Amino acid sequence: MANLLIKNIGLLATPTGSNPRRGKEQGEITMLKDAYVLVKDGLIAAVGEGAIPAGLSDGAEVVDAGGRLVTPGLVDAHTHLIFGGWRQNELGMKLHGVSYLEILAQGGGILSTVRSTRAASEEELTDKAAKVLDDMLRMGVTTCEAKSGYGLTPEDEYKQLRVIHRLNETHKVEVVPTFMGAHAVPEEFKENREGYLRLLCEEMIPTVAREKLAEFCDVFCETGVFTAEESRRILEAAKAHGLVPKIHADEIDPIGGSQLAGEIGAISAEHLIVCPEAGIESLAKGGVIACLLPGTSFYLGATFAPARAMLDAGVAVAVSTDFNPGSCPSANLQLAMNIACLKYRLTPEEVLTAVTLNGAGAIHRADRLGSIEVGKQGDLLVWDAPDLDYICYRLGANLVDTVIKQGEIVRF
Ligand code: IZC
Ligand code: ZN
Repeated sequence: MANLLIKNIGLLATPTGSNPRRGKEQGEITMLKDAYVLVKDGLIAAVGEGAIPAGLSDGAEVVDAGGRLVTPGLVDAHTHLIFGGWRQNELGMKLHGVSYLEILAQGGGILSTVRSTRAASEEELTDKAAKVLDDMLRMGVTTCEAKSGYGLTPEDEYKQLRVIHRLNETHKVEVVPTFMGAHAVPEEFKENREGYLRLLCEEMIPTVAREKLAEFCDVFCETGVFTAEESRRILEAAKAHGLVPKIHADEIDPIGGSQLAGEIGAISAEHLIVCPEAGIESLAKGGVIACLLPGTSFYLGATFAPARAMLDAGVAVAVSTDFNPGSCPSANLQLAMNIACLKYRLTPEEVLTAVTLNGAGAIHRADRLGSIEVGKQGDLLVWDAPDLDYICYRLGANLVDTVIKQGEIVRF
């Protein structure tokens, strides 16, 4: 692996540390002017300001940042990347006022994507997801999480997770697998919820853990989907088998998901659009990362998660896309950053931490990803931008100029 030197960096902006940054710390960003970074064997070997020490760049490939902004690569810690079909037919229903949960209750929504995903081959799902990953990488995402949850049979769930493993062998973006067999109760178990819960806890979770198909286990804790008690049972089973719990909580109705997240020691709680005060306290107490998904609030026409109250309570906030064919058909994390700034009223510094170090924290990788520091992985972005304000302000644009993954320039 060749060495890479990035020089002539007008502004290097990064959070620091090996843990997610909570509360006030989230906005504390290290800013270096006239800076350089050296990546050696895929890892960051030197970071500094001013003159580059003699000999440091010997034999290294050189990237001239042209006086512009450099940040860590972005981490999208919440996606439903692997699915068959799309759901554009639901747009008209939405415009006529049919809600997300009504569409699901009628057998559409997630259940419609389940039918398309079951019908798709592993190759088809891999090719489709790889195209999205190409776009994500162009837009600066160097690591993402991806959930199963559109199979809802053992074989179809494992198929989705195998697709993630295949992508890791072929694609530059690192994709972190989450098992989400608890995304909905499949139609064939409609009259037998207990049967599906047992299938999840007694067959799928043990197999996923034993075969190392996923690191995390997520549950959709929502009205008409899984209750808080059912979610607890599923996540306890996951924990017992060594999968780390995550939970979709308070997306539409506050039915106890955020309280459960803190009690059970989830690594992250997702959405939290209608998170109550007690939920915020529970997240803070349990050290749970609030993984907020502003594109989904926008797309559902919902309110926005109380991000400022979470920071005030000392919670660490991550921001991700929630890319999925229903409630957020956009994989543009830069757009999520723009909306997070405007609607959550996070500062550009807080937003940067949310999509780098805290995103990495939500997938248990803050020790090796999410900041520009010696020893961390050499995942970096050169932006066609002078500073953080600019990238949070230029709504919907892709301002990434050069993507560097493990010290290698990505060629598109
Ligand atoms: O396909 O609708 N919220 N799960 C929970 C989703 C959105 C994805 C979908
Ligand atoms: Zn989701």
